Amino acid sequence: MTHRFIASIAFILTLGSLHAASIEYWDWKSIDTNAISFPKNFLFGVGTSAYQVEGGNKNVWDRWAHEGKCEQAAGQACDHWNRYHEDAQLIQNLGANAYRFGVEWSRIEPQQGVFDEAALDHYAAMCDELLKRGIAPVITLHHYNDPIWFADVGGFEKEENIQLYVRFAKKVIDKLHNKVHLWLTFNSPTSYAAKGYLANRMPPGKKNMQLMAEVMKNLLVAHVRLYKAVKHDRITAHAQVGTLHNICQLEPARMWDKPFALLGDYISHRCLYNFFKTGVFRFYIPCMGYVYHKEPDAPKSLDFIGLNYYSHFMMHGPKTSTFPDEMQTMCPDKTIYPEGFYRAIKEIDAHIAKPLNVPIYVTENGVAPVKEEDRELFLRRYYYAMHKAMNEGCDVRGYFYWSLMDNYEWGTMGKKRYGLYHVDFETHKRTLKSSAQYYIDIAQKFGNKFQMV
Ligand code: IFM
Repeated sequence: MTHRFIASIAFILTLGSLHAASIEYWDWKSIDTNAISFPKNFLFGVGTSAYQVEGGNKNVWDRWAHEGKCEQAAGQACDHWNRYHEDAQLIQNLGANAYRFGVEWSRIEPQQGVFDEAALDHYAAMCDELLKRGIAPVITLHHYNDPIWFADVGGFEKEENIQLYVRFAKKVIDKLHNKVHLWLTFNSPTSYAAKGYLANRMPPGKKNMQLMAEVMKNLLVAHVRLYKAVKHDRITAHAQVGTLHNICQLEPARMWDKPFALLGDYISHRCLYNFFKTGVFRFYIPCMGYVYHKEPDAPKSLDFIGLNYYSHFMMHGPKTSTFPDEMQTMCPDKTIYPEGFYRAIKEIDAHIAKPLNVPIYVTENGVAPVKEEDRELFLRRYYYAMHKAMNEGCDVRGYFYWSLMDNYEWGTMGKKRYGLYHVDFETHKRTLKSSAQYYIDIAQKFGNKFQMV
């Protein structure tokens, strides 16, 4: 009798813990989104990445497109490589004081071990152009853009290739350390591993949980090794190095979907948090993947943490969908959900920023709206959500809207328009969108020109 009683209680408790998450929604009618303010020196930035805007890059994405794995390659993209003077002026016109952009590994190291000084000079000139306008250069060293030669030697699948990334990235930092405010080692290690090695959504298009876990581990280890190389070198030790994490909440549609949501959360978030908190990368899913690796310096390898946030998903078993009652966007997997941005800032704060005592930068947040006016509403509400988290003690030092201009959105061009500037991909003409005015108002009201110290 007692056993049965205890078993029943245990069963009820288990069922209780399997409840579908109650999603947080705010009553926007009662919220004054104008009641926000930001501290002095807050970075109001905009972001892009090399392959998405530069044009003329031949890396794994180019090959992927030419093999017919996605609709199109970036081709000339936004021709940003040739138009960066004009684009620096456009950034200044927004009132922004920071610009996050990527460097193209395949330009800097076109063949393994062969470095192109002219490409590095080009990025140095770009930084100078920004700095003279009071805009902080923030560089992403790797944003999904593996050179073909790197992929062909096994890319991040092989632990011995970590040193190839570290050599390339250190070379860039050696060249630009006096000109760059913040360095991001990778754009979202977990997204790169999951999309390239599990979901078949980007090169190399594999579906292998074990490989995905190994790639994730190798990226994180590469981050730590680069961090140490930078800090051990007296000349570059002052560089501020971090990485970024993409949070997308996985919400179970029904209580029995909760195990899938928990599994998704484990793969997408927990392994990374544990790695930085404990120095141990532990990934274990019975019969599917096992990786155990110790990197004791991991907890001391972040000067800051970046956060990318867009939206959340509903999970139906292993399948995902958006929430039908929320405001939809041009991306079938993203709705407008500012409450989730607040939750994500709190989450990164609790798991990384507070335990490791580092500040947070919102390295990406943006929308490809159905109607232009939705972009202003998006910005108002996401700014409000960030301001609320900051008021509650989260040390957020900057916000980078994605993106400066419409660009190549991994497979298509012009269908998902995230830009504050419209780009005509025939003529490359940039035109300010009316919805950018709210971004400008806030940046001009609270932003100050950046000065490199
Ligand atoms: O364009 C991408 C970016 O490269 C990475 N984060 C999400 C953006 C929008 O999909």
